[in-house]
Amino acid sequence: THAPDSAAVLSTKDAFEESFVRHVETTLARNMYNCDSLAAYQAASNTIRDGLLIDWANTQQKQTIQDGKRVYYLSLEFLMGRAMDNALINLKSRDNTKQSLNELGFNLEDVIHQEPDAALGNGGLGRLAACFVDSLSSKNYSGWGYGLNYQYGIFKQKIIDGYQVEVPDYWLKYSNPWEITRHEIQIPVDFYGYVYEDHDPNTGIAKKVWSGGERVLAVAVDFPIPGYNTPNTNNLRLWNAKPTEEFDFTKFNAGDYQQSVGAQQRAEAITSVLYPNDNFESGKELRLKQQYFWVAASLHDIVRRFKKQHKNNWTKFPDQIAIQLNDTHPTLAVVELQRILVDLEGLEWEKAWSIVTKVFAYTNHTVLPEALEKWPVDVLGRLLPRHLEIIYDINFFFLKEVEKKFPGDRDVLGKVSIIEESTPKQIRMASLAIVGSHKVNGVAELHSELIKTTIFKDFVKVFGEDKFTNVTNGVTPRRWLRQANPLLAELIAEKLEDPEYDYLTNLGNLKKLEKFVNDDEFLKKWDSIKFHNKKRLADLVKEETGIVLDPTVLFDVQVKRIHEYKRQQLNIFAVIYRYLRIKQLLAEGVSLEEIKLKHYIPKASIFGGKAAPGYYMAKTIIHLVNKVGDVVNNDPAIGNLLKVVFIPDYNVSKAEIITPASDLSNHISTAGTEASGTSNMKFALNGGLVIGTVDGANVEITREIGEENIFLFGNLAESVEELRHKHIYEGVKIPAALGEVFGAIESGLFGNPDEYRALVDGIRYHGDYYLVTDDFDLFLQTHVKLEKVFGHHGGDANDSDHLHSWVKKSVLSVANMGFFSSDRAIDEYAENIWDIEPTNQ
Ligand code: 26M
Repeated sequence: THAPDSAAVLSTKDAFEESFVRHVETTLARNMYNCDSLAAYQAASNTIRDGLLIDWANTQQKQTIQDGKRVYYLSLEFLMGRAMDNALINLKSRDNTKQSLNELGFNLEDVIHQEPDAALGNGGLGRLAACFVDSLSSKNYSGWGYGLNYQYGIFKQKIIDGYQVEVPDYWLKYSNPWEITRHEIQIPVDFYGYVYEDHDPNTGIAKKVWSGGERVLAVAVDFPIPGYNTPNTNNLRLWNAKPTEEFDFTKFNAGDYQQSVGAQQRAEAITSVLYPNDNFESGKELRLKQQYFWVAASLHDIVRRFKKQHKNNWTKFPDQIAIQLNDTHPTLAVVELQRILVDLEGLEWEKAWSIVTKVFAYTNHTVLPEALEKWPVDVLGRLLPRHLEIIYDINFFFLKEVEKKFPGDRDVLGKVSIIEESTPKQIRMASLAIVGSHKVNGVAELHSELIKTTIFKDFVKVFGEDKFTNVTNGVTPRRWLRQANPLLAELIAEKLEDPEYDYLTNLGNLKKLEKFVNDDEFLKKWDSIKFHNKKRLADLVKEETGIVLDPTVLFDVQVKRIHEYKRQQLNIFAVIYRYLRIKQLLAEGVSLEEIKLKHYIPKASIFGGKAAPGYYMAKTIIHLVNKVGDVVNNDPAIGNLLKVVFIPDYNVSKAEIITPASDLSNHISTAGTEASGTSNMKFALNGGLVIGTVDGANVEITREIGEENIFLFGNLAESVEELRHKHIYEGVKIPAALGEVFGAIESGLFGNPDEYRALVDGIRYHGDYYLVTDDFDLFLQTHVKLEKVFGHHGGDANDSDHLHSWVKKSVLSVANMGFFSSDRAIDEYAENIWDIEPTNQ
């Protein structure tokens, strides 16, 4: 017999409508006459959820029977965005749902917009994890995600008087139809307490016991992850912290009932809020508590599942299980597994350690020193006394091996030691992750090379080159092409003669677009889709900011977390320069029309992104962008020649509107600082051209699409150190154009110049660490060049110059972006790191 699948509820209108009405009446306890868009969203998503759960159950059963190796992806962040449209696309039920909803009197787009984003991540790292679970399912792997179910996701950003204001994101206001709480899966997690030595009554062997302290329960909450065009549906398991029923009786008996209950309630604080830092380490104890809570619950869950199948056949453990550490955040998992095997399961240290290092692999996402995690020894020792002992033992045995290899080399020992002998002493989490893993990877070629020669160079000496590898990031084309850009996805399907959109899991097929690159009708269609997407973005901008954009101008976009190394300041300074030049030309009596023809093409500079709440410099940049916008946009002399927009609260759903609408996007980090970038891939996949530095994945994008189809500029990574030195020893030279910009800022053109003092002085007097002065003129020159290529498009679809220059590059980019599918990245992890193969469907 054939097991039923999601199609049973989702593939016919009758089935969908019947289920929808039933959910309105039972799940929601409402009726069809009192059903608004929100209720429709809830009823529709419950219907889709029913379908997902059938696939989910079948998948878990199939995977258990096949009993193959499974990968667990441990990430403190999963930046999933909305689930509904994605589920409909992956289950190929979008058309049926749209029609069914129509018949019931609803519009699918309106219904989709009712869903709040699942924003359980900061930026690149969290969104990568979301793309990876999509690919794990779509490529039929057995792979689970493990993370935390924060009650508050990344804050919502409001812009008030040009300043960022953070508002809590209480995303679970209404019940969340995509999550299934497994009330029966409760795992106790302990903190604090003390360690004592005990003796095994039978063997007399000494062993360590960790006892006492505080106990919290981890309750599992599951999110089914559907694959594209396959019933394979993996699981994303996020933990909720709950109080135990146990009760502090000493306090209770002392009459302090309130305090006793209060202490219990604080358990929930552990999964209350996502830390809003991106590429910055905060060092708060609650953060360490989150990490251990999550790691302990996940490992006990994994071990429990293993023992159910394989008892205590521990040598099989690494054949059954691979665990990927997404950055150093889950590194305590290494220590926890060693503790489970040695203290709880009674394995010998050596045997346990050889299992541990076969299981784990670690991905590094940054070279920035301020982002590298370190925990003070006393903080960790108080919270996790037994783990601290184990870390010292791991370090002791490791350093003994190093000593053997480099006899008498104190220098190397100090550099690779897991303990930093500073005051206070600190535990280097990256060192622990490297020592505890069999593979370490960076996220783009340049980055993977850089970590081998900088932050991890001493470990390369100890372990050899082979332990260090590269897996270039990727993005899922289901969400970032089909979902975000349905018209382009449709045109591509038509041109590839692929009515089932199979290219979405075989992205290399895009290459076939190349043969249409001289077909004018095709180019016009391509361009008109971009124009449509730009109008869609203009509507969003109007709604969010009141600013009216002319969709015929060049849309020049930079959206990503605000960080000095990403250099939004370089971009806004160049915008200010452009404004000053236009004003000057006007003052000299040159007309707007003439300026457009001879100097500048009309453009809109579009910014978006959040600053970490404590990051003053990033907030200053946001303020400057907004104030420049106020001045430029309200200057009647400028017309449509220049607009400056800051879109508030950049998030996944807004990215789905913004990404397909860019003509040009900025990926202009100081060379050597951006590990990969993933939005660069999304923009290029949607036919936007890229202006970028020779950094991160820009390098490989250039190799794939050809250097004539990208606008690269700036100093190279290998020059950065020397330039920084020069700034310090010879002083920073401000190029004339940038000097004019600073002059304008200091004249008060954008409000009180003191507001921007730190930003300007950081460049002028404090060494210009991010090399704005070195790259400024190159950035301006590259703009002159690219604007010639864009031409005076003016929205005229018959502008053949524009078509044969810019639009052609756009097509050639997309045609060669196949490599950047997260499916390819996941295949590389599977083959080179996890040693797993797809399951049979
Ligand atoms: C640290 C401490 C406390 C709270 C949060 C953090 C933290 C959170 C996120 C630290 C780092 C975090 O992310 C780093 C990150 O997002 N790196 C980016 O990873 C992407 C995926 O690999 C790359 O594309 C980006 O280049 C890289 O910056």
